[in-house]
Amino acid sequence: MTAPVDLPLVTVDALDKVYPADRVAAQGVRWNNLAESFTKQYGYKPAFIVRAPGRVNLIGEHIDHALFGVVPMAIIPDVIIAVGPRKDTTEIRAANVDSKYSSTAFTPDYATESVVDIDTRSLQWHSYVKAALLGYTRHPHSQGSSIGADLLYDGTVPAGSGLSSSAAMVISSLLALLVSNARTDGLTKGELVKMSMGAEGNVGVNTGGMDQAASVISTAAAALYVQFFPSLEGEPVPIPSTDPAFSFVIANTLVTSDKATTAKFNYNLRVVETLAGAALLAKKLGLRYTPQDKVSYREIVSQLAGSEHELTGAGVNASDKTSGLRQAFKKTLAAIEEHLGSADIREGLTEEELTSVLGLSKQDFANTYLNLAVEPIGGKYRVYIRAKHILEEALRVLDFRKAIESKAGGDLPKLLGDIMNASQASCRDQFMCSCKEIDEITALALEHGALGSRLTGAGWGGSTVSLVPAAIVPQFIADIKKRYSKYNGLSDDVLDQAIFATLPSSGACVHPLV
Ligand code: NG1
Ligand code: MG
Repeated sequence: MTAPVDLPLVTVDALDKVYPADRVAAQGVRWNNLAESFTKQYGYKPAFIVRAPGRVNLIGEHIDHALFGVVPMAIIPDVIIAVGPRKDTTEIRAANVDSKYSSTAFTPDYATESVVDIDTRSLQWHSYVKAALLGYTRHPHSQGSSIGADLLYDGTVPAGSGLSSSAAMVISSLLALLVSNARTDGLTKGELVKMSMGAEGNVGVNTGGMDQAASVISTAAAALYVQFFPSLEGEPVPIPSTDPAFSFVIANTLVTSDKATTAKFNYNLRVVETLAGAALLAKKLGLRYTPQDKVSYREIVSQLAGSEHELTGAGVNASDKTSGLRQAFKKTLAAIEEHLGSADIREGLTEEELTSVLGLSKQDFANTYLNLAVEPIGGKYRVYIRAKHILEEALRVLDFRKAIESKAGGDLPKLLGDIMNASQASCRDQFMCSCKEIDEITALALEHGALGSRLTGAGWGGSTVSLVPAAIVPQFIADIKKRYSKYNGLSDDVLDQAIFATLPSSGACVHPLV
């Protein structure tokens, strides 16, 4: 069987390959409307429509950077683009059916290194179109330039909600360019994931890869196990639809965590605490390592498992499915307890203390770890509790998969729910990426019948995901709408976008219009 990452991009002729059966009719109307609006806007019919979905992460938070596997799921909300390739020009015109997003047109300058201007300090919706164009032209597949194209966007992934609207924008835009330029031959899904990770880097985000993999590789009716080490792999994790039936309900806190302004004391700081902690552990364990090189906790696990490879190298046969892996995770956790949990390190290290134990000069530390500015909370890098979260969360991912594979029947929802609750507690207390609104929704969710509830995505705002028995989903949603403080007084339309049950949908695709 071909691995999902090695499969070619998907071309679909009918929407029942894309959405669950009960959504096909409504989505058909939406897709037709988009094609008609394109014709009105640009004066000719579009040649094809591309789609890329948002994602919800079910388990495995803030561990993709440490190269541990995660289990996200593509969701029904998505970005679709009607596309008209134009051989007569290199101009790109991009419009959005939502009038709050103004139209744009730009002509890339392929003679310059920058090609297009992207203002990363003030991101607009079309910054993602440009980021994709840049990612496309810099990829060997593109031969360095693109023909012109007219694009009309329709997005239903709420922006800034932790459901990866950015990945959906970038991937759909990349697909539009790849198909316009007839460059999809021989292109695999894995290649598109890497291309879109690179492209999202163009808007100044140091992305971990989970969002892009979920949006591209997901298959209908299944979540996706994404492995990053030693190489990118995707494996469907089927979610039982009946017996016992349960749903994942997404509830947006309506708090947006603006990475551009907060990353220095949350997202980017956690990445530094993770990398510095791993370097310190590798050093204490006497593993092959040079402090100027970054090392991930996943690589340390492999070293402790006795694999023969360089710390920063790949190619080791250490698939996340091997039973020895669980043992190696536990061994690493014990090592974290011993070496990072000691009295002198446990509560955190100042930069002076950290550089001194790492044996690095202040300058070398800055060069290796501080390419993005950070502000440690209370002046201390909390390497111990971050490390504990990461290893325990990585173990929970194994447990989550095992529960689904074990066909636990009636016990499955409770098993999965418990794992999700433990993840939320660790995100809140150890990784410290929850916030009071997430705590409020997850507590309300459990009170109203959810078996598990946690933040999804980076946290500090954004969305929550709750596992809810299918029979009570409508009542559950009604209850949370009534009780969550920030939903007070909002219109039905806004509320329906903020809280909804979602089923797995399939990954990115192309739909030719003949
Ligand atoms: P969000 O902020 O939800 O897009 C981020 C990262 C992921 C992953 C999660 C935490 C980006 C684009 N995405 O997700 O790679 O690290 O946080 O699990 O930074
Ligand atoms: Mg994002």
